[in-house]
Amino acid sequence: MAVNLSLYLVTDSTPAILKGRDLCNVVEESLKGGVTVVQYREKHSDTGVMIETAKKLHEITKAYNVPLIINDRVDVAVAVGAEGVHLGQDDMNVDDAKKLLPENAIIGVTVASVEEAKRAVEQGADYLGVGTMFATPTKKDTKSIIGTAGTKEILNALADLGRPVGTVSIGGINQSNVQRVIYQSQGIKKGLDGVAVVSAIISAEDPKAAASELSKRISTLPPFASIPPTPRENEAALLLNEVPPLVTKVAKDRPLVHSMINFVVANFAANVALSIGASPIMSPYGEEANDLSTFGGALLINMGTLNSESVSNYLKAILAYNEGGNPVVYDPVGAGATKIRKTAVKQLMAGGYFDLIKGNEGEIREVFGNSAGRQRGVDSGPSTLNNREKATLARDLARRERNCVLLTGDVDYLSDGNRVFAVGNGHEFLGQITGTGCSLGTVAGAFLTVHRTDKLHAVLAGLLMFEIAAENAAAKEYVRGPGSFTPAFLDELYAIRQAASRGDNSWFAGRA
Ligand code: 3NM
Ligand code: MG
Repeated sequence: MAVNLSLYLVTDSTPAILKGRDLCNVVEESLKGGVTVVQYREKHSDTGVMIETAKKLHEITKAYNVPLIINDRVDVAVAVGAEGVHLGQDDMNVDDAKKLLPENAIIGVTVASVEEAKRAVEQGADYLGVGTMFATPTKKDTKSIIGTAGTKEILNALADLGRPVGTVSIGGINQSNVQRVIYQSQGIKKGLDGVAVVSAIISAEDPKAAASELSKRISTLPPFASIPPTPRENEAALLLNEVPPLVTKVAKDRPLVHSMINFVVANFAANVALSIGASPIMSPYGEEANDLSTFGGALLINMGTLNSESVSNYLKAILAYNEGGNPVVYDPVGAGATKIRKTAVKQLMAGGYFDLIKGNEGEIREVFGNSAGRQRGVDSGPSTLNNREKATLARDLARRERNCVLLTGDVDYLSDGNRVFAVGNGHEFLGQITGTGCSLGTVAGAFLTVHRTDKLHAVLAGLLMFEIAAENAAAKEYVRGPGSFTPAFLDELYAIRQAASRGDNSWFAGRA
């Protein structure tokens, strides 16, 4: 039986979620709003009460031509003639359920891993509930939080099986993350068929409006979505040709870059932003992002001096910028250094979309999830990956997150999951003063703001302006070390901006 899984409602009658309302009313409202499947999930009632409620729900769902699925209780499904059952890993197995159910019954299975997914498909499941996507107060005993990365892995494995099976993601999905969940979970061959929610509809003040808004969002791309262009012949040369015009565009448009940056480098990053012609604002206050994001600039999250309130402030700001499709840059400073930072990385990666993640090898490895032990401090530390591995890491992370990744080092690797660029420009003094890496995040934000169609190109332009300015500064005869390099670097950023604005591209010719 073909089921439209796009907006799958799972019921919950606990007072904290249903808030004393009548379940049947809430379900009917949600059907008016566009729910396409209803699962009756009841963990506490007696069987008699369950059957009574299921019968009422079935009358309603039938009127809307929507299948009713019963969680766990095959007997209840049979008793009320529901269209199917949903089985958890600890419930009855698919083979046994088939013996009891009518032939065309829909059978769904909860899966959290590739193995469970494969087994469920082999046993003949019609669709899979894939999760838990995000930690959720609705179900605290979930087995594992798999996020968009784990979901994508499962979708890719399913595509290879050859037998079609429906998929819905479940756990912590709501209005603000539903588009991202679908966008970032997209596998190579197959995406999700839908999402399953409890609280986003059942706890909503207006379940009909909530369902209708969710269903609208499910069918549209998130505002930050972009499809990386297919590389052309001569891709590098073509992109490099268009670097100076982007430098000019930043100076002309004066993009606002809202930096939630560490206190060590805030002043320097603001001066770098001013030097390239961008307009910096430093605000660590999450709620302020609601206003600031309306200016259409970029947000930089730099967690260099994290405190107990940082993450919740970051998450508020990220959501505000994501909602408007305005660029967000993440600099996971010292990502693997402490437990607190590791947790912050997980929370931020689960909590929003980053157009660009920028970090050194250790940081990017931590974000990717294969960090080789503890990182020592916030400095880049000894390199352990070779160049090819670094390029692959940047590409794989960008592919997984559907964004851009800049892995910085002697050679910087920039990828959008499709193209990978290695940039050898720069100077060692950049590594000897604090704030350079951090201010590069601000620069990238400015370029991402003025050039939205190709994020990789935007970041590449900012990176080259930055690295070439460093080379020019270090070459000045009065620059003797990191101290005199610092003001010279600001001067050279400014000089490049001035030259580009005059249409003079000699600063760039033959340099990259
Ligand atoms: N099953 P909400 S998570 C019923 O991971 C259920 O298998 C899950 O509720 C799983 O949309 C979950 O309110 C609860 O986060 C989802
Ligand atoms: Mg169950």
